Order: sequence, then C-alpha cells, then structure tokens
Amino acid sequence: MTSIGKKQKSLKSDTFEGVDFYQLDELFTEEQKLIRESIRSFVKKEISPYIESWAQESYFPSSIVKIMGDQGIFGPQIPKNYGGGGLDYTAYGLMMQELERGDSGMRSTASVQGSLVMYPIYAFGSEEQKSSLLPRLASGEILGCFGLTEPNHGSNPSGMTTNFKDMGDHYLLNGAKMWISNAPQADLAVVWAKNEEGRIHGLLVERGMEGFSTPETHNKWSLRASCTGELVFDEVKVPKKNLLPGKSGLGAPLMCLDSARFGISWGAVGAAMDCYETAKNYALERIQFGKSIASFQLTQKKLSEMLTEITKSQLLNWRLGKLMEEGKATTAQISMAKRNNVAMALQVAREARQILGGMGITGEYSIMRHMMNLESVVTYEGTHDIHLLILGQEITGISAFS
Ligand code: TGC
Ligand code: FAD
Repeated sequence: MTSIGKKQKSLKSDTFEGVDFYQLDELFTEEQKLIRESIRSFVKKEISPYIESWAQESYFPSSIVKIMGDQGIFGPQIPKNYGGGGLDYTAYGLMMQELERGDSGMRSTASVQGSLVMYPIYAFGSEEQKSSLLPRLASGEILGCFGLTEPNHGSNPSGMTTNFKDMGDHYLLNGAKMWISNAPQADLAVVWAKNEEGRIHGLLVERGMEGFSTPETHNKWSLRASCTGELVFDEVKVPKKNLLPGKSGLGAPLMCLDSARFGISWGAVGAAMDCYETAKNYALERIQFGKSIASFQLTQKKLSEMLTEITKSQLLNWRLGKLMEEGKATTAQISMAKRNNVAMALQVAREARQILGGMGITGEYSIMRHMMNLESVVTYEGTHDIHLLILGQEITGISAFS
C-alpha cells in the first residue's frame, strides 16, 4: 500500500555494497546482480590493494590483462562462440561501473579491449579474423589498442592523414596516431587510415611488423595506471588479409565509440560512487568543533547533492542499457549520458575531496586519483563540448562541425 503523506522509514543508501538510493536493484536481473558482485569482488581482491602504488609509480601491470580475461571482463557483449560473454548491455555497464569504482585506467583497459578492438573485429572482420583473434583477445592472451586520434586530428578524425597504398600483394601504411591507450603494451592495433581515394578503413597492425613502433607517452598526471602511447607507421607492409572488410568510412570507428561511450557512462558512475562513499564515511568519523563534520549543514548539502546527481545518472544508465538492448539507442542519447555522467563524476570527486580537507589530496584515499583520472575521461571518446554539439545537431538538425 502506498503511504504518500506518511513519513517513510529512511532508505538505506547502501542496500548492496554500493549506492542505490532509488532501489534500482529491483530493476536488475539476478544474473546482472551476480555479475556486478563478481566484478566487485575481483576489484577488491586484484585491483584496490595495489592501485594506489601502480598509479603513484605510473605503472601498468601487464599481468592484469590475463587476470581480467579469466574474469570474463573483455568483450562481455560479444557472443560466446567467439570467446565473449554473450551478455546484455546492462551487464556490460555494471561491469564497467564496478571496474571504475576501482580505477578509470583499469576500466579503460577493458573498454579498449572489448569495445574498441573486439567489437570492430566482430562487427567488421572476416570470419578468419574473428575466429583467430576474438578468443585470444577475450582471454587476455593478447592485448589490443585502437588508433583513431592523430597529433593534428583529435576531435575531427575525418581529417586524418594516416594512409595506405595498395601495393598489389600488400598495403603500405604511413602516418602516426597519438594518445592511444594500451599502445606501448599492445600486441595488436586496430588502425583507422585512408586509402588512396581518401576512404577510411580499419587495418589490423601487429607488433613486430617492420616500421611499426609504439613509443610511450610519459609524465601524465591522469590515468597513471594505464599505459598510453603513439602508433608510428613508417612504410609498414600490412598483409591484405588484415583489412577489416565489413565496413568503411568514419561511421565504422564511430560505431565502436558508441559502444565504448556507453561503458564510460556507467564507469563514471562507479568512480562517483566510490568518491561519495569515501566522503560520507570520512564525514561521519572526522570531528571538528567537537562534532562530526557530517553534522554541519554544509557537509550535508554536499553529500545530498552528490547522492542526487549519482542517482540521476544511474537512472539514465539503466534506461540507456534497455535502449541498447532493444537496438534503439541513438548516438545522441549515448552522448548525453557520457557527457552528463563524466561531468557529474568530476563534480562529485571535487566536492568529495573538499570534505576530506587536506587528507583529500593524499593517496591514503582514492578521491584525488579518481579526480585526476576523470580529467582524461572527460576528454577522451569525444570531449565534453563535442558531445554537447552532437546533441545540438540532434536537436536542431544543423551540424556545428561543417
Ligand atoms: P559526420 O559527418 O557526423 O559523420 C561521418 C559519417 O559517419 C556516420 N556516423 C555514424 N555511423 C555510425 N554510428 C555512429 N555513431 C555515427 N556517427 C556518424 C555519419 O552518418 C556519416 O556517414 P556518411 O555515410 O554520411 O559519411 O562526421 P564529422 O566529421 O562531422 O564528425 C562528427 C564528430 C565530431 C561528432 C565525430 O567525429 C566525433 O565523435 N569526434 C570525437 C572524436 C572521438 O570521440 N575520438 C575518440 C578517439 S578513441 C578514444 O578516445 C579512446 S579512449 C579509450 C579509453 O582509454 O577508454
Ligand atoms: P582537440 O580536438 O584539439 O580539442 C581541444 C579543445 O577544443 C577541446 O576542449 C575541444 O572540446 C575543443 N574543440 C574542438 N573542436 C571543437 C568544436 N568544433 N567546437 C567547440 N570546441 C571544439 N584516442 C584514440 O584514438 N585511441 C585511444 O585509445 C585514446 N586513448 C586516450 C587516452 C588518454 C589518456 C587521452 C587523454 C586521450 C586518448 N585518446 C585516444 C584521444 C582522445 O580521444 C582525444 O584526446 C580527444 O578526442 C580530443 O582530441 P584532442 O586531444 O586532439 O583535442
């Protein structure tokens, strides 16, 4: 029976070990909840105890790739016959949420491998490419990366200059990609390049090919436990069988980005949940002026606003997951969620850091690391403003880009 008008018993915000103020748990299937719990346990065991030192030392633990593969983290949305998880998008989102509660860099590794490497091979690859590569990528036996961004073409990838020529029995690839997650450790790169007619195609470039190098990008203050680098192609001979035959044009990489941006929308909420819970627990314990700082109205305002924004983002994610599963989600809907949720997580991280005072800037707590990571997340896979303009185009029918 509804009890509008009566004071309700207060809702505990952590019905599972997390933040669930609007009882979204009721909307998830048992399988989705089990998957979420298994990734939560994995993060607690394999990531949380070590992540602070990995980030401080700017170290990407390459051994985590195989461990993540064993856990089914790579390509959960790819069918089982290719080594994927055969799961729905909501389950995929929940996995990304729990991974990014641990660290955005760890979620990045999974996003790139699953959505930006396995997905294009699955969607545009030949049967031989799919059956030979997908199971090895899913298990973490090999690591992949995705090369779209160039030094002079970030937000506008259509201007890319990386190119390949048809040499009869092979292609000759030249150019460079920049800011590529996983690049320095990757065995395989999905590279987007133009043919002689200026048409964009995906090519599979393998470590060891002559003229192919992957210099690491150093001195990052963000995503320090994820490795980032360049992809340099100097007259690389790429076998013709390494071209992805199923789709060409900018739409091909943009389709991959739809899937990865969906995962980021969920992941960002995970980072925000961790910041919120850390700040709430700290506020309840920290005494100033003879009282816990949680008793001050200004602290309660911060916590209330954080919880409100996290809850709104969770609802957006839940609905977006359903739209993805029904094949109805649009690029603009994904842009809205990516843009809103990452900005929300950054704001939550900044407020949470303030609640911790001086302690908030130390590695004793996860908040500052999340905040610095989120500065990359708000930029990659389309910046905050690019997503605004994708929405603007959807609303007005007018592209701000051309
Ligand atoms: P535009 O003219 O809008 O589109 C070009 C062609 O693509 C088609 N299209 C799509 N097709 C399928 N799915 C989509 N989502 C599509 N969006 C567009 C479109 O219909 C058109 O087709 P056609 O046949 O007419 O040629 O392209 P534009 O040049 O105006 O650019 C649009 C813009 C700016 C929105 C787009 O290029 C963009 O999204 N820019 C941001 C770049 C970006 O997000 N880069 C991400 C790099 S990867 C990365 O950051 C990984 S980080 C990973 C991690 O560590 O987690
Ligand atoms: P720019 O495009 O130069 O933009 C600079 C500023 O100008 C931004 O604020 C942008 O919003 C604004 N701007 C640009 N155009 C417009 C416009 N039309 N209107 C209004 N404002 C505009 N890329 C990959 O391909 N693969 C990866 O794995 C990958 N991993 C990454 C990992 C990290 C840690 C980082 C930081 C980046 C990664 N990227 C990757 C690249 C990322 O996608 C780009 O950084 C991003 O798309 C923005 O490009 P840019 O940095 O060149 O910025």
